Amino acid sequence: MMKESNEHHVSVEDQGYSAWLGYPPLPQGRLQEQYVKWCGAVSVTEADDTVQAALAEWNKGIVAMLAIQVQADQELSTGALRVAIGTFGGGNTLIRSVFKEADIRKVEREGFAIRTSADHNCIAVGAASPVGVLYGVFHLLRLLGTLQEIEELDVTVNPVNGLRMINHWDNFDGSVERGYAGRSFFYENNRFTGDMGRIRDYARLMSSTGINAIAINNVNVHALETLFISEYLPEVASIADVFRLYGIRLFLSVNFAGPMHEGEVGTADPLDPGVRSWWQRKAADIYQAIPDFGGFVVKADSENRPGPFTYGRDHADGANMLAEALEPYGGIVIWRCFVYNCKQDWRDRKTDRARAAYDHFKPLDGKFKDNVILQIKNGPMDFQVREPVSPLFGALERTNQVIEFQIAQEYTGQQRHVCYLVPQWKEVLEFNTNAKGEASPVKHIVDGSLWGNRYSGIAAVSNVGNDLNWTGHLLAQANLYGYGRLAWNPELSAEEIAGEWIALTFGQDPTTAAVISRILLDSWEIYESYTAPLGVGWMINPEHHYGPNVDGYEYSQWGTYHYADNCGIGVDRTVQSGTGYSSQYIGSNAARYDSLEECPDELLLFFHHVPYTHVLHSGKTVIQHIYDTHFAGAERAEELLALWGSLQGSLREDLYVQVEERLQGQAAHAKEWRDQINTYFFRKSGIMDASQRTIY
Ligand code: GCV
Repeated sequence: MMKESNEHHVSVEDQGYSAWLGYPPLPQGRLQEQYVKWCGAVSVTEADDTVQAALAEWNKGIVAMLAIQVQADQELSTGALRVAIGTFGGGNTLIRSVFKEADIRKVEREGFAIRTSADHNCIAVGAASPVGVLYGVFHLLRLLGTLQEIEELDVTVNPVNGLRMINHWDNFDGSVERGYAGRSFFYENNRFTGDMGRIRDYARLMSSTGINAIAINNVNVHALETLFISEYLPEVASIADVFRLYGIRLFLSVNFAGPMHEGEVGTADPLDPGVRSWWQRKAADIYQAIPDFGGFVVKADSENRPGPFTYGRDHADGANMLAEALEPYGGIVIWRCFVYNCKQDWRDRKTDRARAAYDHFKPLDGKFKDNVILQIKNGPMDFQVREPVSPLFGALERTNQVIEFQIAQEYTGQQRHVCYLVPQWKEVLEFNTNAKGEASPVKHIVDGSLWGNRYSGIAAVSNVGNDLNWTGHLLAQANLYGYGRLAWNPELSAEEIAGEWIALTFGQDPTTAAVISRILLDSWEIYESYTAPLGVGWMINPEHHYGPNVDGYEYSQWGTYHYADNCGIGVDRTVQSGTGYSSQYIGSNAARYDSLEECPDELLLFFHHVPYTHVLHSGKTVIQHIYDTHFAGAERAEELLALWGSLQGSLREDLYVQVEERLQGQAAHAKEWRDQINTYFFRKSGIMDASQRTIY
């Protein structure tokens, strides 16, 4: 499919396929000379497949960035400079000489150390495991791709989070639930595509950012996907074989009612001995086919999925039963906390979907087996443009947990609008839960350090499909890249991550970098400004969730999610007069959200019902804020297009054109959002815009 251009080793029809592993040629100059000096030769002694994959990546990167061929060690004179790659125990004498016992002790299983050693004429990339070697090589390539000095390197790098996971919502028929980048590259028409080239490239991309776990099928498991753990195991195993090369463990989403689907057991009751032994048999079969199988991801009792509630059991019963089956093999159960009753009637103004995860899982804290991890969405609702952090973070003291983000832009522009989500994720990770006083941010809960969990980490819903550029919108690649990097190290800033992605994707031109960085870093704020004022979400069309529709969300049969009427807007989640949701937070967080005076503007309407004339901290009334942000948001969306336009001629045409087209669509669509929202609230409130702009 890809045509190779010999000159740059970037395919001429690439369209973004190589993403951040395209290795654009580096500019001539001092650094490039430094790299040529050190990187002309490589020393590798291990035949291990993953170490060899690292070597292949190194050669590919060096050839493309520096336009030189990499010589093998044996062809060199003893004094020549080289890069040495290998595990500490792998027999490479350079690695053994450069790293002493004390250095080796600092490197964890997936970590690596890199040191430039003038004494040994080499840059040594050493690790405890082959995958650590691979991560180290990707790191060194990234240093070159972002023009860093390499003459005095001395770093030890370990991932901060244990589990760094991607969840696919791919269906066996080839569709992708909430997919905005084409169809699945794993399946089509209830068959495995067998497109191992693409799957391998995907694994390379993911591994280069540090991802180490991928669940390959939708959490909504349909009839045929239920058979992934039986009939289709050989095909699943062949994907696991590719992932393994890149340090990625394969997970499957399973159907809680699996035993009934296969007709062997008449119930899915987790306490039924027949059910327990059914899952144990399945686990044995799976590990026979995939010895390093990661485990199960489970969505139960949510949005019509089966679960333990049917049998009067709780979610600990359900999760523990599966965990017991996987335990002998080291497998884990990732049990989602996205459990709520989508048919609930909330007209009493006390019933509140936002409460659901906490209400279900807080009482179960400490009741889960050691190899169960609860997967908690970042907010209490569902990946809205703006939500508070889920109060379950901080509430579960004796339970393994991972946070779940959504890279797929279901509610954030569906990869037709640019919306760089790393700043949003950073905000969530930095949020102080107060669980153990001042220093209890979410990031220390999910990295396991606050409570000393056995398992912890970060998961996110994938945004890829079989579009040539993987993510539909080229700029949405920054979210995929950024997610992996942030999961590896949450201390990286959104700016740093954007800078890396831009350099690795487009090359090192500073003007280009400044423009794209600005587009990315402003984009969440811009998207929020024309779609989701002051914490109101869900103003989208039913089912597909794209485009403005103020009362549209499909579960709005009992009213709207914003409670707007002619007097006011917002959801009263206070303790005294509302749903009491604010009390699920700890200490000052609960007090701040509960207080009309102290609640931050951006979440005001999530926590309070107020008149349109309520004055915000910004000094504006709520209604004027709505008008102003929607006018400004649409204008700023138009400006994004102009900014991108300034890059015409300096970017590869195949990349330039596709983003331009998306930004044109965004600018037009932002106007539609502006007009629908402003008109709706003008008609509801009857209050004129202070600036007397036209509202249709
Ligand atoms: C996979 C939201 C989405 C659903 C998704 C669900 C979930 O409700 O709209 O498509 O289902 O979240 O996270 O399970």
